[in-house]
This record gives sequence, C-alpha cells and structure tokens, in this order.
Amino acid sequence: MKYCRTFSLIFILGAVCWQTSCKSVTSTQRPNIILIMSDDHAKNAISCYNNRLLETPNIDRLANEGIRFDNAFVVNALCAPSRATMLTGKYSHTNGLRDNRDVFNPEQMTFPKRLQKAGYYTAVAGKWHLKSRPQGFDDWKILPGQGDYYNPLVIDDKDTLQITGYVTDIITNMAIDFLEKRDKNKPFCLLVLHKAPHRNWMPDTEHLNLFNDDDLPLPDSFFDDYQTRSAAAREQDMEIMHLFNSFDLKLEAVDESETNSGGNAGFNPLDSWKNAYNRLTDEQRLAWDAHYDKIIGAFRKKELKGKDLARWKYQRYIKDYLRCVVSVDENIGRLLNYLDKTGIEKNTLVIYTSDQGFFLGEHGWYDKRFMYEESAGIPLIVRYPREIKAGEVSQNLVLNLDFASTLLDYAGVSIPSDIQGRSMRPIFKGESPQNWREAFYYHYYEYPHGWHKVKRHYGIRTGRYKLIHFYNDIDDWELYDLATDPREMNNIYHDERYTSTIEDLKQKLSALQAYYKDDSMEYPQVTDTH
Ligand code: SGN
Ligand code: CA
Repeated sequence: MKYCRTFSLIFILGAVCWQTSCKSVTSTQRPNIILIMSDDHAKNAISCYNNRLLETPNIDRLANEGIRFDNAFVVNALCAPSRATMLTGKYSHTNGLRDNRDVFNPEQMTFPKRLQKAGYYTAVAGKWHLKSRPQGFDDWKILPGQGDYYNPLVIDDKDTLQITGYVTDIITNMAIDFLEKRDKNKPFCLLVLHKAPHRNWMPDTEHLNLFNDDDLPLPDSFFDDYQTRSAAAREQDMEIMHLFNSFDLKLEAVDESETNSGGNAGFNPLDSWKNAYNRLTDEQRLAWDAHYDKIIGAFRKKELKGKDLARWKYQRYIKDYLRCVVSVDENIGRLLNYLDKTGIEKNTLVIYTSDQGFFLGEHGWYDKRFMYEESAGIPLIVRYPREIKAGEVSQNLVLNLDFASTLLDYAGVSIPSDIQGRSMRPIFKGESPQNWREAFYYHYYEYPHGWHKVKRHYGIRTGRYKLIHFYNDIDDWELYDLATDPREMNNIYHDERYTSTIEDLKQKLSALQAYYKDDSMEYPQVTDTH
C-alpha cells in the first residue's frame, strides 16, 4: 500500500519535483503582462468555447492569435479564494484564504510583489474582494467588496470616489489610464479585474435590447432530478427557479414582499434591489425602465407556474448575464486596440480568464462552488505573439494555481520553492512536457454559513474521472466517468464495476492531500460577515 501511494504520487506529481529543480529562467526580453479576469464568466458564454449562446469576437480574437486551454480549472470555485490562489500560487489551506469570509494576509508572497521588486510597474484595477488593502502595486483602484454595476464607488490609496458610468467601461478606463501614465522605461504587469458578469447581472443600458427577440436554448440538464447524486446536489440553494423576482430578475413591482434569502439569512432581496436601482442616474433610469417596464407588464399577464415559470426565469437570467458578457467582450476589444495603437501588442502577454466558471442553467442552477465541470472549469486564453503560435489549443490540465509561477517565469524572477503551482510557459510555447500533471486536487469550504448551501467537499479529477467526497454534515462520495458522462449526470460511485478505479483514485487523492499537506477538513467556522 505504502509503495503504491509513493508510486502514484511520483506518477501524478513528477512534474512538481521537476519544477523545483529547474528554477533558472532564460530571459531575453521581459514581456509586459496584462491579466484580465472576469467574475463568474462561464466557458459556455464565450463563443470560441461554445457558440450556442452568443458571439464574443474580441475574446475569440485573443484565442485565434494565441492559445486556448480546454482543461483549465480553479482549485476552490469561489471568488476570494480563487484570487488568493492566483496571487500566491498556493492552495487555500496554505495561503489562509478558504472562503469569502477570510481576510487575505497581505504580508505573504504574491507574484505582483516579486515583479515590482524586479523592476516591473505593477497596477490593478477592478474587483479585489480580499478585504485587506492591495500590496505590491504601484497603482491600484478597486471596488469595495462586490462593487456596483452602475456609478460605482472606487477606492485608491488615498480616497473613495464615485464614478459615473457602467462598471466594465470604468474598469477598462482605469486600466488604460494606468498604462498611459506608467513609466515607459519599465515593463508592466497590469491586472484588470472585471466585476461582470457577477450576480445580479445588471447590463449596460446600451445592451438592454440584445437577445430580445428569441428564446435562448435551455441546457439539456435544466430539469435535473439529481437521481444518483449525493444529498449535496439536492440540498443546494442555487436553483434558477428560486432566483429573486426583485434583485435578480428586476421585477420589483411584481413582488414587493419577497423574503426568501437565497440561503443567506439576513439578506433582503427587495432592499438590495432598491439600492442597486436607486444608484441609476435619471438618464440611465429612463433607458432601464423603458426596457423592463414592458417585461414586467408581460410577466404579470402570463401568470406562469411550475416548469413554465422556471423556463421564463431562465430566459430573464441568461439574457441579462449575456448582456453583461457582451460589455466585457467589447471592453477587451478596446484594451487590445490600445495595445495595437501604442505598438506594444507584440511584447505584451495577455491572459483572459475568470475567477471561476458558472452554471448557466445546467442542473437547473446558477452560481458555482461545486467541483463540477461548469463551475470549477475556467476559460483560459493567452496571447503573446513573440512566443505563442496563433490558434493553438491545449488539452493539458492547468490550474489557477499555476498563474503565479508562470508570470514569474516570464519576468525572469525566481520561483519560490514553497509555491505549489508550476509554470505553464513550456505549454504556451507548444511543448508537451512529459511529466505534466495528470490529475488535480480541489477543496471547497464555504458551508454552512454564507450563500447557496453547497456542502464542503474535496476531490480529484484526472483526464477521465472525477471523484468527490462531500463531508462535514454528510459523508457522501460521487464518481463520474467524464468520457461517457461529460455532463456529470450519473454518479457511478456505487457501481461495483468501478471498485478498483475508486481504490486507485482514492490512493491518488490521499497522495495529493499528503503532498499539499492539506489537513484543513477541520477548518473552523469563522464568524465575521461578508
Ligand atoms: C454574492 C452573491 C452570491 C454569490 C456570492 C459569492 N449574492 O454574495 O450569489 O455566490 O456573492 O460570489 S448577491 O445577491 O449579493 O449577489 S463570489 O464570486 O464573490 O464568490
Ligand atoms: Ca466569482
């Protein structure tokens, strides 16, 4: 048994050992770096991954001119943990930020800090969500908490200001301003962290009329009955059917007494909706009402119930979500044009990604958190004309854990030995490292407090299988064969034909937990607020 474990660890982690012995980096010219990360942007809402719902020409342009990853994942599909992992190259239990209530310890190593020390100009614009103030940036402008879609507050090292306009445009403006005023003798590293398309999906007024005419297709698994799945899938609180009429669907006048809290005691959807709506300027409100008043009127007449009501809510939800995505895509286009115009496009490494995926009606859900494909999977597209061939597609298993090592590698900065991710640079260059990881480890914590009631779980995903253990107030396992069941509808954990597969996966899972020193299953509940 012991031998087996050691052997499988070498098999799945050979890559990591290789990494620690090969830290020297050949750097000829240090690239500029722009990392654009959206909030909750599912791969299924990007046309180069799936064009069933919309076109995203600017993100597709990046993919056409660079490399697209089809198997990129986060190791804990929640906002703040994802950001902490991205900055540190470490798992949640190692960097100390396990759920959205934890405060990021800003004293620890992050890749922007190391880049700044190595002579890079560093800046961040957008949603930060780590509670502590940013360190390691020459300039920063961030939204407080989740931030607002309209006329948001923006914090910098001196002040908090309200800026009129739509958040995705404003974040891009701030990013371009940073590039304009930077010291042009230095390479730069800029993080552009969009709020969109995070809940409550408020589109820019100029996009309200998109997708108006047609119903968008419903995912096959929309009316999932969770047969064969663990209690975790049945007992979550993130069904589209239960979206708030007010806050999510913008139908305030239809249900003024909405009290359901969406799994988060203390949240008042109607008050939150009023706060969001009252932020609009008179001009914004005119455009907004012209669009939504018609929808509210039509909804009242229909008196929908049951599955028809669920279908209607899906249309309301998905259309607003996609309208927010269109704005992200257009603003990416604006940033890419700026690079072209200033002649720095060839020497700038541009990454597009999201802090996690999102359910777009699959299993009847919105939100993320689960280790399932739609939520743990992220878009990852990278363009760097000096080194990456146009139009590449990679199937390698890569993680948000790898971002820090990769960017340090490109900057010619040494990678600290305690970092847990690995540089993706050889894959970007089109090499196929023999010893790249063949499985990855995942751990989600935010339960029972917080939103959506997704039970704690950890698991392993290989190229073919996914094994998940839901723990804390249950002890349930799920196994999926992704080759025959990519939508994860059929839990085969109890099927005897898979006994040896399960044994093998459990060994690999334990080996990964031991390697990453994860004994955080006892992570205590924290009590501060979101
Ligand atoms: C908010 C949302 C939740 C969402 C969390 C975490 N509710 O609290 O639906 O799961 O953020 O999202 S809302 O009604 O206030 O929008 S995360 O991306 O920041 O982790
Ligand atoms: Ca998020």
